[in-house]
Amino acid sequence: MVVIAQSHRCGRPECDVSKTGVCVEGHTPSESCPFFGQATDDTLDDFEDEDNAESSDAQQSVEPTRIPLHSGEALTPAEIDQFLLWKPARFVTIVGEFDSGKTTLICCLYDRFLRGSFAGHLFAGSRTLVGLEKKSHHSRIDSGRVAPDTLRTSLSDGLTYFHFSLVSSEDLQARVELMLSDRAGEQYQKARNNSDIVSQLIEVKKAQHVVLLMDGSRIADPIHRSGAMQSVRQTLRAFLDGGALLDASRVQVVTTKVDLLAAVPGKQVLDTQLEQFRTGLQNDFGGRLGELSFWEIAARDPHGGFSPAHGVEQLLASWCASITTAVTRVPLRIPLSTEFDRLLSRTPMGDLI
Ligand SMILES: Nc1nc2c(ncn2[C@@H]2O[C@H](COP(=O)(O)OP(=O)(O)O)[C@@H](O)[C@H]2O)c(=O)[nH]1
Ligand SMILES: [Mg+2]
Repeated sequence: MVVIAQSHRCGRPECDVSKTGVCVEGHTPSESCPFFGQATDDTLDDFEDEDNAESSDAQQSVEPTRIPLHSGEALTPAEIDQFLLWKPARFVTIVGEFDSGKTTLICCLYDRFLRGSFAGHLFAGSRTLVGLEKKSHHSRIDSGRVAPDTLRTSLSDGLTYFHFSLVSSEDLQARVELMLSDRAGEQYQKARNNSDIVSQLIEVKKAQHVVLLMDGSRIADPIHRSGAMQSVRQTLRAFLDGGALLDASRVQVVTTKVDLLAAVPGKQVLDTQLEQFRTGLQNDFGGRLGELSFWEIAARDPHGGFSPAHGVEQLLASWCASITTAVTRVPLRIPLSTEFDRLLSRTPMGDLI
């Protein structure tokens, strides 16, 4: 840093007035010189360097308080916690084996909302647009694929959530922040026989709706049918016994890819087996849950026989429907001694007193 007394420096580089006190132009007093007190180009550079140093110091001190922009990728559990500080959200946990159709279900929802309103709701934004776009890319023509497909969810991706901010088409003030979970099916397969893994599935406890997918392509095949049904039954039992599902949990057993069941040989036998399976689940587990219901979807029929997102509309409507719980209001009975306190009784909060 260059220390020059502001009052003694001169704008002319050849003038030594700051050292000798003599003005090179011969002005007496030196203060009468028009260059006196001005900065030379050199000293200006020095001051600029100093200013830059100061501003970079200031920048550094500002750095930690900067608010990072959202990446738009699927949200991690830590990011979900951050989100919840800002707004409440409704959680839907989608559980299913590898290839059962979890990611396609989320992608087809996104696809429907890109086209307009769906299930009485409009898309009002998402914190995970980049993630949704990446997942949906393989289902689009510009991906270069001959048939729509879904990007594979890997075990190392862990648990992530896709966010849909939706408003009711009838009441634009009625908004719901929907968080749909996405996790590799292998982890759910392991959890069926391992209660330690069940306790790590935080998304199941947290959910307002737990969706258990039953893979329609395995149901369509007589060799794999019984195994597919058994895996749903075992998952339900493991989640209940492991404490991940409670007596208030809402569980929706959803048969996916029902387009593959339409023309299956022995359809009547299949329908009877499915009916027996559902009755069995209801008898064995219905009483231990808040709700156990059965649904059928064809999120994406590659042959177009079923309309896109077949059956998903009703499922989405059930997730968005307001969950009414009977709340018994207990009056607080606070003694209101001052007129200022009594103001509260004249507000909408008044009936709590
Ligand atoms: N026929 C048919 N195939 C589907 C349907 N939904 C998904 N698939 C296919 O099933 C495969 C697995 O789907 P994916 O969503 O990746 O399953 P995930 O592993 O559970 O996430 C993909 O090849 C999808 O194209 C459907 O409704 N009908
Ligand atoms: Mg997946």
